Amino acid sequence: SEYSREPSRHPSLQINAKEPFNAEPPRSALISSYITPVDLFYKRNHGPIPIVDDIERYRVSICGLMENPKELSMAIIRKLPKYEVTATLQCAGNRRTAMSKTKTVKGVGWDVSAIGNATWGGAKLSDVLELVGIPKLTSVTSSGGKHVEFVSVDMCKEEKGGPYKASIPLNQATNPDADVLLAYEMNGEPLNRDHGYPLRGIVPGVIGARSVKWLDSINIIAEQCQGFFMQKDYKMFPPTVNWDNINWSTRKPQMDFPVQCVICSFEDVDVVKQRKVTISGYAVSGGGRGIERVDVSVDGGKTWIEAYRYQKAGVPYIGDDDSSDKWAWVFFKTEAEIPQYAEIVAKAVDTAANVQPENVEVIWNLRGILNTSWHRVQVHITV
Ligand code: MTE
Ligand code: MO
Repeated sequence: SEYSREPSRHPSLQINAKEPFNAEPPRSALISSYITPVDLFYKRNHGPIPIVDDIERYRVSICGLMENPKELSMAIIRKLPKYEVTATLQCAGNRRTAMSKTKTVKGVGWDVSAIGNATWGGAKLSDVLELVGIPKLTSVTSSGGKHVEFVSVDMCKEEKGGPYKASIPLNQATNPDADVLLAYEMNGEPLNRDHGYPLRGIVPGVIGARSVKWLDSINIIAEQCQGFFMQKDYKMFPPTVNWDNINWSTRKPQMDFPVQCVICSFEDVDVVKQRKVTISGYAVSGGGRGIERVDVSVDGGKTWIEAYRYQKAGVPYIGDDDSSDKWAWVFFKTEAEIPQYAEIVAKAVDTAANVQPENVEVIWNLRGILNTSWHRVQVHITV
């Protein structure tokens, strides 16, 4: 079958769908290291994993509304300055299973680990575009190009057998500070097949869906990409919209991720043997916004404790400084004494003072995306 040449995967991944392969690590493994190991990093696919076996002949073509379309080999891309950007990638469907409990949603179910943090190595897209004649900080090319479309080599049923694709605005693509990469490394190793070998886009601060794997071409286009995943998926609808009254054209494709926070030291329903517990997890926001605060409660949200935040172990997180990774998640940790039956809650505030919704009901949407409601776990003390 078309799935007969899938790569091997780590046995501790929880498989949410087999073909296409969609899997996430256990929560406890997720917070055991700031940089997520490649084999434990969530895998989100819409088709079989493509095989690019002749790297010498591999080219990414850059074409569309520009003067000089070009085909670039890996050797040329590697000759550009190499940047290493530590960025968190999070699927818009992270925490979908919990949203589904309110009312059924359509899509692969995910617990809280459709997220990972990696150091991506590659060329900046702004340098690549400059190389082919599109200067830094361009909003529109002379021939009217305003968006950069990434087209993959994988085939998916949503595109009726065509390739996966997505686009970002040209001014983001040509802005060196946006750190958009054409990445060929993940955590210092060449990208593996699952994560986009030989070349993928990495768009920091934006939902994972826009970081296209296995790049085939990059098109400069006038309007946003018209593909399925931009126009008929990954849009945030209000709770009133259902499959009978949906009008996809009324909403924009989701780009930035909103502020998110998850407890990883407990399962949703858990037991402990003593009152004193350590509560830890991750918090992250989109658009390069940092995490201003993480609040934790052990009484369902009546009273709060502010948690300690860090990226590198032993170094308190300040944010907005050179010692922190702007595009990366922040871990939080606090100790607390819990009652016999505790509802432990965590919520984060980002540097723009954005907060999370208290309940999932108010952000329920038919595709089950962007569940950023306060994360709650029920912990019971047994003796
Ligand atoms: N790129 C291609 N070509 N095909 C895909 O199915 N899935 C997207 C994105 N890029 C996808 C893709 C989605 S929805 C997410 S969340 C991320 O890749 C997941 O990246 P990962 O599998 O490396 O974690
Ligand atoms: Mo995703």
